[in-house]
Amino acid sequence: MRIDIVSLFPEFVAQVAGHGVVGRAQERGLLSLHGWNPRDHAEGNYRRVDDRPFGGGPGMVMLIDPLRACLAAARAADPAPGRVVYLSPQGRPLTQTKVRELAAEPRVILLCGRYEGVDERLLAAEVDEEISIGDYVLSGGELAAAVVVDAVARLQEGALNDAESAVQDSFEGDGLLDCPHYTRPVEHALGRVPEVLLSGNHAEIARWRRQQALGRTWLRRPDLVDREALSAADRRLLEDFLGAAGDGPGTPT
Ligand code: 9WO
Repeated sequence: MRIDIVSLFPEFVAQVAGHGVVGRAQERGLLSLHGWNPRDHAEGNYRRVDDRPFGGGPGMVMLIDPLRACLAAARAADPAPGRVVYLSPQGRPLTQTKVRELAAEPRVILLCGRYEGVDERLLAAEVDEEISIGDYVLSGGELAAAVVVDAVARLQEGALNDAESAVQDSFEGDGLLDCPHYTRPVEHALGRVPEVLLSGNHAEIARWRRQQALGRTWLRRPDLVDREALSAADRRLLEDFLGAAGDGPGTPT
């Protein structure tokens, strides 16, 4: 898969994506990242990419033409058609379902804004989709683009080792949050590893993990659990968990 990043700081996104799973995906040829800087397509001695907003007010707005020329250059660099995604707080929320959808594309072009934003006419003409990674404001779209790159890269076939398999991830399997994890030592000043994990009884361990995943998802993110849609076995696991914890939804653990 090819990802093009249109940004005043394209190397910033590539830097974030240079490590770990994403770096490895690039080394393995599963992912290629290409940066494009609208400043390289700006005119005049000053190479302006922004101007003051009509209607007044603080901040600056990114000019149409440098962005349009930059997008055209990015598009022309490869015959594969690329969906253009703009990262902004006004976008639709990024979910693992959306990540899977993007990861299946041959090419995605990520457009990062700075300042107060991008002239709306450029967005209307060139952007296929606007995505938000959460309800907060950053100083630009770059960190959000890096989040998209990371989430999409690890779903490329062959990017993860068996041990990292995405099937086990939160959301990828069953839409539940992950169960707790423990490693050595068994006995520590901060507590002991739950006995069931030391038992060697794989059925019991799987049951306990499922129960923990159900229980903490219900407590932390009740919006992700449809209690009525749970299997009888899952409902039982959850009821036992809640009975043992004596807690209702909304209580952080
Ligand atoms: C800046 C600004 C300055 C003065 C007055 C109002 C202002 N609004 C903004 C602003 O929201 N700038 C955004 C910065 C413009 C688009 C790129 N930027 C951005 C993207 N910030 N946060 C995101 C983002 C992207 C995806 N998911 C969450 C946040």
